[in-house]
Amino acid sequence: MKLLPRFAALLAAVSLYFSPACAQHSDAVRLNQVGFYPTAPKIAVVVTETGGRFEVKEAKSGKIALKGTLGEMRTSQHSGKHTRLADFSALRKPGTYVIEVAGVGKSAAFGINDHVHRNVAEAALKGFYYQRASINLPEKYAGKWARPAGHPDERVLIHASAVSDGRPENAVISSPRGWYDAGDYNKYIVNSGITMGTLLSLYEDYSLYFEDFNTNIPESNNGVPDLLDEVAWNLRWMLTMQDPADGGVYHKLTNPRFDGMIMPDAAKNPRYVVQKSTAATLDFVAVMAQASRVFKNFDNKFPGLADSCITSAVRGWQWAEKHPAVMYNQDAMNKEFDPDVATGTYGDRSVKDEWIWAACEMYAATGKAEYIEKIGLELHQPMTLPTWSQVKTLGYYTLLRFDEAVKLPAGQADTLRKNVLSYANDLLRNLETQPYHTVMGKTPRDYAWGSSSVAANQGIALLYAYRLSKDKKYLHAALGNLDYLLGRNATGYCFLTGFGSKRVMHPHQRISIADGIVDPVPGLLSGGPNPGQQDKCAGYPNKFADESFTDNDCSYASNEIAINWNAPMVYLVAALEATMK
Ligand code: 9MR
Repeated sequence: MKLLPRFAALLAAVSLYFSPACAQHSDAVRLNQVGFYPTAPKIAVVVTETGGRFEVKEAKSGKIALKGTLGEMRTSQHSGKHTRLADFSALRKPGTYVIEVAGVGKSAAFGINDHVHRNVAEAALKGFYYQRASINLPEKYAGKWARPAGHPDERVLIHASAVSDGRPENAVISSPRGWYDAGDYNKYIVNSGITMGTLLSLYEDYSLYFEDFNTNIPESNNGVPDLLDEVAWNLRWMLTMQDPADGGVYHKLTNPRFDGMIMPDAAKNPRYVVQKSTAATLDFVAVMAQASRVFKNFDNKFPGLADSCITSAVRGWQWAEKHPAVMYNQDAMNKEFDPDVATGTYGDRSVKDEWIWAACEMYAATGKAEYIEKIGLELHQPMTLPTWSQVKTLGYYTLLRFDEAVKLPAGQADTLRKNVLSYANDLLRNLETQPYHTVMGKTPRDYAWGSSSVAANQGIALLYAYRLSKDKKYLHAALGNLDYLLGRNATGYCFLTGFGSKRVMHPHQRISIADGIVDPVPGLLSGGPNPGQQDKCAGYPNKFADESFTDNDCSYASNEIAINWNAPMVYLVAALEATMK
């Protein structure tokens, strides 16, 4: 009995050591745990029914910088829980602060300054470096996460489903480089597609910002923006995924089964490229067309790359014309061929949206209107948010970006603009009643597998609306979704590893699980709440859509990381940094 208080004290000390900031601050005060721009809205959300007063204080001196009163009570449509807003937007002086709510407690320290998310943007892009296959990560670039190269992928086998002229079953091809998809070590063309499209669009939309953006990777200071050096790592892998015999693109490069929770260099299972699919080929076409535009300006650094990209894109397009709807159906494939493959499917039911995206990128790259004329743009339909299986909006963004140059038929450019604005207006509707004052999370549908990417992609859509209209309400809502990702949400977590006072420490990512280092690999975006809870992991607090998250490495359904989630995170935070500058 006597030991108990001591044990409790020890426990407290241990938890203080592992989460230093959490120990003194209240989990009921939810805010962007990194900080705010001087001229932007600044909102903390307090999980409370009771009204009252709050104070923002300078972190060091404790001097009061602003006093305020909590707003009206709001109620979560997901959990029925109550919240109130602490709005301290009037505080514009750069510094480091805490917010203290009477009767509730205080937050950890956060910043207010002009480039408050710069290191978040750098880390999120650097996250891709840590996902690189086939390369040694030395300490100079990787710090304590240094590790030997894994998956050289120089001897990849042709799966029985993928045989073609000159490539019989078990023939060996070389397909090195690329990024690991997620917590697993496989490389999937479909998911690389949206990831690359998002990163290349970020470059096309904000190229100036990347002139001076260093992430300390081996290629830094080579005269090419680090963003593009990183993209090139995956681009070169993607190029190897095209069958030279016919221009079709293999759906994925994969183990038959997922590797165990081991480091990349310990993984020795054979790897295969599997059957070609129309979705993979069209995503490839879109990426190659866009990359050809971007890398044309760096031909001295990447001789011939832009040409290879457009040639590959044209060949891919021709293959897709001959095979307009070859779906990837893993179960059917396994019935016909061995070995069976059990890794991620990225299977799609319709490739209409892939056709549209590829057509838009081909049109923007070549100026040949026949690409979009053949396909039809479906502009009468409301805009949809990009996901790996729904990519047409990436094409629309491209048409908008080159509006002046690409000359759409009369009325179509207007319709595109209207569709983006009407999508953004729908997002903004009822913002004033939302429990966390974010457009993210209005409906349970937002909490799909990888919900963090929904928040980030909504933010990107809002930024397009802002660029079209110059109306700050869209910019502020985009910032609100960044606030969501960095802590103003129903879980209280900051979802980007390496950041926040309530951090994700146990993502479902093989490297972070196996490396024996306490801190997870930084700059990776956790998937976020997903009431599907498909992993059946222990630790979910409840079934509420907005709280269905557990920082547990068994939780691949709520706490995995993935390149298609990191890319919109990089886009959102870098674009906001560029805009707020
Ligand atoms: O992001 C994908 C999600 O939309 C699907 O619902 C889920 C189940 O099929 O798969 C997710 O993608 C995973 C992929 O299949 C394999 N690598 C990890 C990805 C993220 O969990």
